[in-house]
This record gives sequence, structure tokens and C-alpha cells, in this order.
Amino acid sequence: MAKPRENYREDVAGRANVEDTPELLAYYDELDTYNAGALWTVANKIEPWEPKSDSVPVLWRYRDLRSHVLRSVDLVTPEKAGRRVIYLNNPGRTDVAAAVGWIYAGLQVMHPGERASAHRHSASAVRFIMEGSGAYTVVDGHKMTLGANDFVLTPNGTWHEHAVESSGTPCIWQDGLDIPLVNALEANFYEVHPDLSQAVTYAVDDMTKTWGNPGLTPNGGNWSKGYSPMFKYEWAPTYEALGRYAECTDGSPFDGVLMEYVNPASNGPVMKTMGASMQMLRPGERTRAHRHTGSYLYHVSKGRGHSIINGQRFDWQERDIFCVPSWAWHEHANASDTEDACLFCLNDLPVMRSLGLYREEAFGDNGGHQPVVA
Ligand code: 1HN
Repeated sequence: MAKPRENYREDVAGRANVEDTPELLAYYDELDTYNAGALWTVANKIEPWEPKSDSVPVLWRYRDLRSHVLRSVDLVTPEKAGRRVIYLNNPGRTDVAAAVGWIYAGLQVMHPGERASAHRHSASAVRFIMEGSGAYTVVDGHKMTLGANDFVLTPNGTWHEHAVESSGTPCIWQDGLDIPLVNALEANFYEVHPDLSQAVTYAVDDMTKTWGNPGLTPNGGNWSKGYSPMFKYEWAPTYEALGRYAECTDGSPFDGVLMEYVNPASNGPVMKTMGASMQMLRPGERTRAHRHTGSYLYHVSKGRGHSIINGQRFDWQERDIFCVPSWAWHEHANASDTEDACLFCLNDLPVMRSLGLYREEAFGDNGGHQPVVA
């Protein structure tokens, strides 16, 4: 008996609209046996009129997740787990572990005196530090001390490991990786460091001290790798830069005061597959809605407010994480009339831009604000 099959018909000139007949259904079954198919049965599905994300907007509340993340400390060791991480699972995605689109994210917890073994992989990663003191990451022999809201790179192919000094406190950070993308491209390799640990061969925090000086580049500094030589972007200078920029700009009606983290050697994105920004919503600020291609994972670095994503309202506060899937309408509002709010955003914009796939659109109706459906 012929199995029921989908036929994505649309009654629009230029689109596939072939009615099923017993003869055609038999023909499709015949094609099946040769591992082939008729394009017109699936063309409208594989060529949507506009991007259709399987990911749904999600808010992960830190106050809900934190105790569960800490509980993993009693349940598994970093030695056995490799990485002690609780990952964020977008319920719209069943195929892969993804927080949104082709971006994976998780919350990693480490206690004082613990360390995770060194390894490297084709996937690129970032860390965004949430709480605790004494954490550090070593990337290709460069040791970086980590404080709250610091943004750290572990680019593809670099040896990396994390630890917390014995004198520190329990630390939690957000990991973000392009693993779903690299796996979709079937290009992921993984290696454990032969010694499980690497020597620190440079002065502590040297890459930030060398490359992280605004408007200045080191004498003779040349860097041609596909990722930023500045492995750590600290919170204090980032926040200061946003404040200075806010003094002299109206900002964007859609994004408020937003600055992108860049590779200081190229002014391009920090890595080839993932970019990041920090955006300030000034006291009382409410942005207009827009949408663009690309996947976006926001981390509330400071303050509280709400975002409306495809008509759904999400109220957030410091340390919450939420996502905006590709081509989803979104707008943000700061809940405070006296304090600014800051949103860190990890995204795949470098992929969208370099492949010529970036598009954006403003929400035209209702003064630029979406009707809220939930
Ligand atoms: C990884 O290397 C880390 O280095 C964290 O801390 C999470 C998730 C999947 C694959 C590799 C890390 C990861 C990861």
C-alpha cells in the first residue's frame, strides 16, 4: 500500500501546485525506490517565502536554573563529565542540542580548586562570566583571569581549559558554541590535550593588555588569524565605552546604544562564525520592533526589562538568557526610569554577512510596536 505523503501545494503563480492522482502517487513511490523524488512535491517547503525558524523564542530565568546548575557539582566531577555543563535546549529543536538556530549554549559550573582538561575542537566557543571569583581560562598558553560580564574567546583549533583557583568561589559562566553549525557542515574534529593540561607560556592577561587599548595598536603587532587576538573583553571598559558613546549619540531606534565586539587587528567580527555585541537601553528606553536574519542569544548583563518577540512578551532580569530566532520580530524595553539595562548578545551575524544572507526589516505598523499576543 502507498504510504501517505506530503505534497506542499500553493495556489500561487510560479509555485508548485500539482494535484495528487493515483498515477502520480504511484510514480512518486517508484522514484522513492531509486532514492529520488519529484521536486514539485517539496519545492514550496524547501523554498519558503521567508526564513522559517524551527527555534522558538525562549526565556531561561536564572533564578529557576541556578540551583539546578549548582546541584550538578554534587552529582558529577569535571573529570568524569569532561565539562560540567547544563545546556539550554530550544524546545523547537529536536534534531540537535541548540539554544537557537545553529548556536549551542550552556551554563558551566566549577568549584574552587577544580579544573577541566585541555582540549581543542573545530567548533569555536565563547564564555560569558556570570558569577564567582578566581576562574581562569587558558587559551594556547595565554592565561586569562575572569570576572563577571567578561567575554572570553576560545576560537576554533585553540587548546583551551578552565579552572577556578583554590582561593576562589564557585563560578558559573555561560558557554556559547557554533557546534550545531559546525556539525551541520560535518566539519567537527575534537582532540584531548596529550598532557590533559597546557603550560602557561605568556604573562597573565597579555592578549587583553596588548590588543585591548582603545585607539592604539601594539608596535609591530601583526595578526592574521581568522579570530581576534584579544581573547578577553573585560566588562569595565565595555560599559565605559557604551556610556561614552551614549553621551553623543541618539542610538538606534531599534537597538538603543549598541557596540559590537571586534577583532582589533581587522575591525571585523571576533570570530568567523560568531559575533557578539553589548547594547545599552537607557533609562526608560523602549526600542522599535524589527527583524533580521541570523540567530541571537541575549544575556542580561545589567538591569531588568522586557522584550517582545513575535508578539510574545518576556520579562527579564540580570543573568536571564533569552533568544531571538532568525527573522523574528523583536523589541526591547528597559523597566527602569533611572538605571540603564545592558544586553550581551551572541550571534551568527558573521556567517550571515560573509555569505551574503543578512537582511533586515522594520516593523511598520502601530508606531513600530508589535501587538502583544501573550
Ligand atoms: C566545550 O569545549 C566547553 O571548553 C564547554 O568549556 C561546552 C559543549 C560542547 C562541546 C564542547 C569548554 C562545550 C564544549
